[in-house]
Amino acid sequence: MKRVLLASLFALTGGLPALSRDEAVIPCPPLPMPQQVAWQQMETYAFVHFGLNTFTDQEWGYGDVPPEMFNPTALDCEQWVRTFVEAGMKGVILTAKHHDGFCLWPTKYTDYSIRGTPYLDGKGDIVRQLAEACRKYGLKLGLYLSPWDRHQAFYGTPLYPEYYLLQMEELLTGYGDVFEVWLDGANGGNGWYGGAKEERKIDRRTYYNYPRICETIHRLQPDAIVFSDGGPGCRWVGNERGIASPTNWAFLRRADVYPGYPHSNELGPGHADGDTWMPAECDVSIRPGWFYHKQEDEKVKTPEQLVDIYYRSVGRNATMLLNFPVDRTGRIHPIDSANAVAFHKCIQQELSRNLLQAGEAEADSNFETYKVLQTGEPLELRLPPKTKVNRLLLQEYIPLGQRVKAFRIEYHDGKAWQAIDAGEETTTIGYKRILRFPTVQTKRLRLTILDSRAPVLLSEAAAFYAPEHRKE
Ligand code: FUL
Repeated sequence: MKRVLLASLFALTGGLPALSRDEAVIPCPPLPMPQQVAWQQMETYAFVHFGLNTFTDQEWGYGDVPPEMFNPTALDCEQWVRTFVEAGMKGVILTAKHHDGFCLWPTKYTDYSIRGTPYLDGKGDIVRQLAEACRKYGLKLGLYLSPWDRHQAFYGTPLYPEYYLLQMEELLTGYGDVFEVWLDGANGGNGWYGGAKEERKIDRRTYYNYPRICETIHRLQPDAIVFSDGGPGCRWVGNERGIASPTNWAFLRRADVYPGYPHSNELGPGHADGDTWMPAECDVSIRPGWFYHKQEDEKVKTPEQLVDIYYRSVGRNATMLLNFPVDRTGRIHPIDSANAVAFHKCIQQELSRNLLQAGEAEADSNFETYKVLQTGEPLELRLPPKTKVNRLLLQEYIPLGQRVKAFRIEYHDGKAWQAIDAGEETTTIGYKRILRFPTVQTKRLRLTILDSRAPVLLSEAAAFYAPEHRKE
């Protein structure tokens, strides 16, 4: 039984009585919160690593570098934001504080901040400058506040979690809306710690009192997505190469995972039997390092590499968080911005013209409408005669749950149906799955759900032909 349905809470609350009892529209938990759906629809957003490390050529500052070292000569947050907008990104997450403890905003709670730097005679506030640039250009702002702090003498004592919470409150009340808060998993170890220069171990599960931190975040910024290994808004994908697993459930067994979770291999596929909606975010740097190093000017990822990462992240039911190491002038290096913008142009070129015949719910470019598919019942997708095609994009209507466990795609060669081999397992779909495959010429494609948790709600299907001049 296939039907075109209008999906909305309206239907669930009986606004469309004919559909309200339909098995298909019964939610299939775990379900996302609306904020998580909105977040996933952002698809790509930028990361910025900037701080004392930028000026000392380090990745992990020890916490002992004097703030005077921080002195960008031409800092321009609008230049960052314009680059991100041109690169198709919908937001940016800034390292307000990295592991070295140095703060890019004039916090009340430590001197180890922008106030102690020559930059604008200590009167600068980079979080504010970025927030303002974001507002001007319509980008969302996210903040990274490293739990680990290698500067503070009281790191490891009961005082530090209080300090951390106060800083979080400062950041979440002073700068407008924050779409994501990034809680890093790197934690405890050696550091300067006020001159003690020693190794400090903390219990990753309990030390920071994460439940209290998350309560505070949600009280101050109800729409913010909290990133950590285990969320509670979104999860780490388990690697820093920007690559999601082809099988990617947006679920986790919530109680099992915490920041610094040792079984990161579980974070790629997620937990198929998870009880909580926790989609994956793929973080990756456009350069080998997260912070700027001049010697990496020749190692910026090419547009082709970024396109490949996009297909393996956004195209596999995750988001893509692309890091830009801002340089010592305080700007994004021209190679990085040129490559990021070229990447976006490529994606637009490859995925802009849907070749499927329009009109059906699954091909109407409207996420809110979907077609119900039963397992084993093929859905034919029609194209104009002899159409070349090498990409297929599929989306489930995730507000009612992620359902597909396995599927198959085929094309008709004029005589018979032939399998399409996308070179990776065709298991989950989720919010978005994009398959790349060798070009076929056909007027008929077909999708068959082989296994699913419930009837499938196919929100979108689109077929594309990406020019083949580039190596894939
Ligand atoms: C890691 C950190 O240790 C790196 O320095 C970087 O910030 C990366 C995004 O997360 O866990």
